[in-house]
Amino acid sequence: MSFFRTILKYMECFTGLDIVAMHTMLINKPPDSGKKTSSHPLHQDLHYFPIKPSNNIVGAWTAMEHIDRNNGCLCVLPGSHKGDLKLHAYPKWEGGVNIMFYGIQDYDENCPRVHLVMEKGDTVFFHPLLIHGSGWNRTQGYRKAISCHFAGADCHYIDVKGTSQEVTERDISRIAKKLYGIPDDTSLQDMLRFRVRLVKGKRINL
Ligand SMILES: O=C(O)CCC(=O)C(=O)O
Repeated sequence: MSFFRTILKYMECFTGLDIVAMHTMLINKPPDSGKKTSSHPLHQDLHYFPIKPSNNIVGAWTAMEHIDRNNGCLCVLPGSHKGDLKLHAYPKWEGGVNIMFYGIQDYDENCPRVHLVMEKGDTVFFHPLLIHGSGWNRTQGYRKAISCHFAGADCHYIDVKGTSQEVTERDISRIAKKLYGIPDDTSLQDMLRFRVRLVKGKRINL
């Protein structure tokens, strides 16, 4: 079975048979400058998606090479997906904060962390409320991974105005205006609707 079909087989367990892809990335984590520029603060991916229900959304993150704490592996807080969507803000790091890399301010410091050491081709699937991030890249090379977020096509959009996700809408629309000339009052759901692609079955609500 091809790699993609194998991923889809697992996806269906979370999304159901009608599946859309919402967001894909090739993550090319650069060597750190010494100011945490390569760190990804602890966050929940749902913060970026104006969609419900969260149980029908799943992220797939695939290592493109050996990844461990030295080049900045993923770090997860097991069980944290059972909580709510938390408030996100830019971390108070001097000089190393990347645009759109929000972090959770009030997670439980005593919650055990698991660092995911992965080999090339290993894939981890995670719930959009799972608290996770990644550490510094202490090597001289770029650390590579690919990720895609999938959702059940019968999920629905929500309006993020007045919610903790409003800040995401503001930042993404600012970037979309700069890069593509899209009006800066475009809603987060319209920006996502434009990027969503049908993977399998029928495109229902999304
Ligand atoms: O690849 C990384 O370093 C972190 C990626 C991540 O946490 C995310 O995309 O949500």
